[in-house]
Order: sequence, then C-alpha cells, then structure tokens
Amino acid sequence: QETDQPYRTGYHFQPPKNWMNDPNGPMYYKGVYHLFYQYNPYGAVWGNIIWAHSVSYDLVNWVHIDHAIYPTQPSDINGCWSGSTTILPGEKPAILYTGIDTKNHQVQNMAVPKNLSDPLLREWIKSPYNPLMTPIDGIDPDLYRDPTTAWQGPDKIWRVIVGSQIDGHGRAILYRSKDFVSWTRIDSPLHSSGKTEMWECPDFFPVSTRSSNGVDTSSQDKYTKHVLKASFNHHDYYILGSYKPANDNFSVETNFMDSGMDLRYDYGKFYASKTFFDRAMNRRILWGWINESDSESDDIKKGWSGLQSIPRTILLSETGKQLVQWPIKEIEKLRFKNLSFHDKKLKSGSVLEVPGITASQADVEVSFELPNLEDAEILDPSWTDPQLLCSQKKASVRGKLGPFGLLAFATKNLTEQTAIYFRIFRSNHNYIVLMCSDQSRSSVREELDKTTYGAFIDMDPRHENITLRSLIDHSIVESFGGEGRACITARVYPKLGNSRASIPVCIQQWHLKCQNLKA
Ligand code: DQQ
Repeated sequence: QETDQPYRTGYHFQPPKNWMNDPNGPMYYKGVYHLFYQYNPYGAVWGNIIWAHSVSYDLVNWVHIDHAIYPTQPSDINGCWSGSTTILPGEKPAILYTGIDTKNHQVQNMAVPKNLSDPLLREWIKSPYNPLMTPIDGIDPDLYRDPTTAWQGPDKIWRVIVGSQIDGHGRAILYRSKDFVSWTRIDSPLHSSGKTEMWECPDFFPVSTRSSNGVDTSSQDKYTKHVLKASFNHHDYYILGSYKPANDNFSVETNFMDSGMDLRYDYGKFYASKTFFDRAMNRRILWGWINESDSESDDIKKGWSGLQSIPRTILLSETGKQLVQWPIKEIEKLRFKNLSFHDKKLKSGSVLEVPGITASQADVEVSFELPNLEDAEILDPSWTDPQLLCSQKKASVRGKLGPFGLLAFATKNLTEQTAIYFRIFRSNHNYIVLMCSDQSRSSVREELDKTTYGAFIDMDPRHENITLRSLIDHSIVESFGGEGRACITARVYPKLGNSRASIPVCIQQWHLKCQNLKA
C-alpha cells in the first residue's frame, strides 16, 4: 500500500488506475472467472468508455489483461457501454453490449471470442451484423441500453431484455431470436413501471425456492421464482415474480416503488450490478459498482475512481419474500489473523476495543444477543423511511435498545468513526430491527458525501440473534446485516484513522468475533 494512496483497497477489485464503473459480462468459462467493466483508459473521470477485462481462478486474485471491446466500427465508435455475456450451446460465449454509434444513438451489438481454445478469451471479434437491435418504433435513441444475459425457453428461442424508458415509464424491452443474430422486438415489454424513470442495467434470472444452489439463467420450473432488477434513482431495486416462457408473462408479487416494499440489493452505494451463474460452484454471483463519495478533483488527484463490491452469492430468503446476499466464501482465505471474543457483556453506552488488528483491512463478524426486548421503544407509525430514521436518531443518541454495533475506522478518541449499528423498535406485537451505516463522522475532511444510510431487516429478534458482517477495506465498508437480509455499502475517507493503525471498536454488544484480513 503506497502511503500517498491511503484509499486504494487491499482486497476489493479495482484496476491499477483510472475510471471504472459498471461490471459487465461476468462469467465462468473453462476454469476461469472473467470480469469485464466499464473503463476510461485515459483518465479518472467517466468518458471514452470501453470494456476492460480481468481474469481470475478464485474471484479474489485478478490479472488485468488486454481490453476486450473498444470502439472500432460505426455501431460503437462513440463508446462501448454496458452489456452481458451468454454462454451459447457448445460452450460458446457471446457478448451483447450497447454501442454508441456515429449518430450518438444507442444500439445493441454482439462480439464473440476470436479463439475459443484460449481460456482467457483475450481477443474478441465483433459481429458483421452489428448493430443487431436499433432504436426504432418509438424507442428514444438516448434511452435504450444494457442488454441482459439472454435465456432460452423450452422452445429453444432466445430472449433478452434491454433497459429503456418509454412515455416516462421505465421499461424492459423484450426481444426474441432463433439464431442469436436476428432479433425481433415483442410488442409487450417483459415489465414496465410508471413510478420509475429510465431502467439501466436490468437483470432477469431465476432463483430456487427450495435449495441454496443458484440456478442457470435459462432454467425454470415450479421450484423457481424470477428476479427482475433495474438500476434507477442511484440504487439497484428488484422485484420477484413468476415467469412463464410460453407467453413471456412475468407476473409480479410486488412492484417497483410499491409503498412499504422497497427491495434493494444494497441500501448504501451499489449500482449497475449484474449477476451470473457460476456453474463450477452451482451458485449465482452478484457484482456491483461502488462509486466514490469524494469530489471529482479528488479522483483526478488520486488517479482513479470506482470499486467493485466483493462478489456476493445471491439466493432467495427462507421466507421467499426477498433475496439474501453473502460474500463469496473464497474471500475467507485472506483471513490470516483471527481474533475471537465470546460472551462479552457490555453496559449501555460502553465501547469495547478490539486490539491487535489493522483497522483499515478487516473482516468482522459480530452476533448480538439481546436481553429485555420489552424495553424497546415504540415505532411511531409515521417512521417509515429507515434512512431518515438513521439520520435523525444518530448513533450518538441513545435509545432504549441500541444503538449497538461496530465503529469502523475509529480513532482512539473517536473523532473519526464510521458507525454500523442497529436499533430495535416495537410496533404492536412485533419488533422492528433497523440497521444504519452512519458516515457523518467518518472523516475530518470536508467536501465528502457523508450521507447516512438505513434499512429495516425482516427478522424477529425474539427468535434469533442480530448478526453483522462488515468487510472493511481502506475506503469502503460493506456490511451485511441479519445474515445478509439487508446490505449497506459505504465509502469513507478517514484522514486520521488511516494514517496509523487504529482499531475498530464495538459500541455495545453481547457476543462478538472479529477477524482480520491480509491484503
Ligand atoms: N453506465 C453505462 C451505461 C449504463 C450506465 C455507461 C449505468 O450503459 O446505463 O458507462 O451506470
């Protein structure tokens, strides 16, 4: 770690320099994991967008190889924007991506590997038929992008969706194709919503209702539900439903922005994400782009901008009403110094220091056992916005049950601290668990976005402990509450805490276990 680069991460994916945004076309192919991503080869701000390419055997250690897709033809001469890979029969990967053409219109293109026997798939050739899909028949050429991984119905016909906005409605435009080259637009979209604007980077995939394995994108039976994710309003939202390929009907259980139903992959920073089915390990993995919270001039000074999340396995929860996420288990092999504490009791307002670990790089797991839930304060029925609740009832304001949680990147005197914590409220005969990530005191530096984030966790604290896992890595804290039922990712730029070894400390807890990671 260079001392003039205190915010570069130790174990989160980032290129050596420059701007990075959306993860593109992740896949597993012949023993190798591939990650492509939106990249500016010439600077630390968005622009000149191409597909950069990295490969890995374990999703943890990455090698950056030659750029995969960059402007070469009229259909992508002004940029190679987001897209996905599909593995066609015969183990043949194909990329569908958005090109910005000579007229600055968004069109959909294809590229395939030049040499299938190269497991690193270093060279890609573009289809002579590009563009395969164009913005005609009422599609706005500025609002038409990010094709998903395609899926094949029992009729062997391929389907793909493209994100768009038509008449002010976010929309997943559906196409079908027999040969993956000639695509026909279907009149009715797979789904649309008047409560949202442009849908960027849609994703559509099955999840199993009875097993903890992932499901291949084209699989579908009575034990699967489908997830539709769309990126808008700076967040990745999803809905669940049942999909029938016969008529391409997606009947949803809830809708985007339904009151009281705000399902997001992450309630902090996490955008333009994409999943893929890892056939080696039978799991579905989610990648998401985590942008910076400092200014553009800070990024230019740093020479880089943007991280990818830790890859997360993604599954349907036991209740079937939401998804749960967990860092891939390979990340645990980076742990090299384990510290465990058990049955620690703390008085209200006290702080337990976790000594002997490097605070800037840690993997912390805590389990909180709560006595006397009856003391929980009543949730006012008007308190429906968890983020607002977290901002108003800050970590420093003591309630009857909480806050309890973790202080990351904390200096000795707590001048700087990022607080990831919980509060419990009572509402009728139920308990409500609130999870917060409070960045307001994360750095003495000014001109940073220090927004506080919050989420409710769907759990009953009478029957289970409240758990927190936080992956702390120099300028990011990725937190998983309630076994991954609520995730909050934050970017922080500690000034004092990062310059020397400091300690993450627990605010108030009952059982805890902290683990340290090696870069
Ligand atoms: N980023 C890409 C677009 C996508 C957006 C351009 C989402 O394809 O809609 O870099 O972050």
